[in-house]
Amino acid sequence: PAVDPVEAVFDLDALLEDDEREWRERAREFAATRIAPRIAADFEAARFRAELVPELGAAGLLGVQLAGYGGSGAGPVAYGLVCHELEYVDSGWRTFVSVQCSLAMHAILAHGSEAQRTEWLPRMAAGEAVGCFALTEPQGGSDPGAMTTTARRDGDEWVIDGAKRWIGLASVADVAVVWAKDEEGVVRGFLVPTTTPGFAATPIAGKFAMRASIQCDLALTGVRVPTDAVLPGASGLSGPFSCLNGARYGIVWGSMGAARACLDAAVGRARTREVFGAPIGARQLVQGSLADALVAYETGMLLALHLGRLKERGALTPAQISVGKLNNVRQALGIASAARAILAGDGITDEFPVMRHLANLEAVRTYEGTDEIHRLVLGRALTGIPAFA
Ligand code: TGC
Repeated sequence: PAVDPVEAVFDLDALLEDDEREWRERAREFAATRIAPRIAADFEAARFRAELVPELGAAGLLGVQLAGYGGSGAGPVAYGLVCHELEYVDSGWRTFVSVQCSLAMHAILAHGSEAQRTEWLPRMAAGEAVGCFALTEPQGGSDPGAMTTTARRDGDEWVIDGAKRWIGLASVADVAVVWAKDEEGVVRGFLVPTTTPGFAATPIAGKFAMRASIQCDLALTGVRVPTDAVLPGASGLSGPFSCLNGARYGIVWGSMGAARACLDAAVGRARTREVFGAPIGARQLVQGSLADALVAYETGMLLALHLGRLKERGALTPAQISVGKLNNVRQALGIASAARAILAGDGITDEFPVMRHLANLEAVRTYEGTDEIHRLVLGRALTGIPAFA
């Protein structure tokens, strides 16, 4: 970037370990050389470059938090920095890592059998297999407990029927973690190879956001899997929710990456664009707007780091993650909007990444728990009274 506010103004690096900075640099290099040069064209053409997935794996970026099974176990702050650098370029690629690592791989690691882990995790960490996470249904995503997808036993098989929506990567995935209610109404997770008859994934067209990634409708019609396809360690909603925690944590860092890209673009423009005979960055209103954006960015990064250090100690709670997801996506949207205004008309073109980030962040605001859901999680934490219904 032309200007890096982190390094120029606020020394967050001083709070990072050497290996964390190395992971950050590795992800930054990958994003800058392999994703950034074509991201505007990919977004325009609504193209997900699946050929980059094995490259991400070879760079170690899909096994950052995975201890064993081909991962490096580098820890939550390193993982957050990887999310941050990928989302600096585009939220679609951070979303890919969230779905692959925090959702699909974490579901198998945390809830799978040893046989399921050894079958899938090394290949997923290498980028040789892609996973997806099928929780949300067409009638809405905020209340997974109301899911209507069912799994019933038939001899030595499970038979899954239902529909899912907004499922990232499903049309390119090798395996789906499908959440369904068994005959007792208990939510269970199933590993479904996507070649299984009755499994059909259709990419959702007409999106104005996340165009460089894929989200799908899923039809599950009499999908038969063996009894050992069930994730033995997941029973009830805490199974999928424990995976959402990790994905939401990645968003806390990632959304600030998108914000930093917008801030960089606005600062660069403020220094060079002349109006009324001087750079617009010489105007007090523009400086005030940039300063507000910087404060929002730096506080968002400190919040992300604080949550990361709590996660390292196993002390991070869902309510704390809600604070981070709610605040950082909200602040990133504000920063992107302010940057767009500073760039004036050019801010809506693909000469700058800002409008793309703004559109993507609107999607990020809604997935993995909407603003409203996270406010209600916090309202419950404060009052002890759930107000969801
Ligand atoms: P509630 O009664 O609160 O809890 C039910 C059970 O779940 C446990 N639990 C959690 N466990 C771990 N982490 C969390 N964050 C948890 N939250 C709840 C809870 O302890 C309880 O366990 P147990 O053992 O007592 O049964 O459940 P609720 O239904 O009342 O929860 C309310 C609410 C609104 C918080 C929850 O439903 C919620 O978080 N809703 C939002 C769901 C969401 O984020 N959906 C979007 C998913 S994104 C997606 O699917 C796409 S993935 C990205 C892609 O594919 O591109």
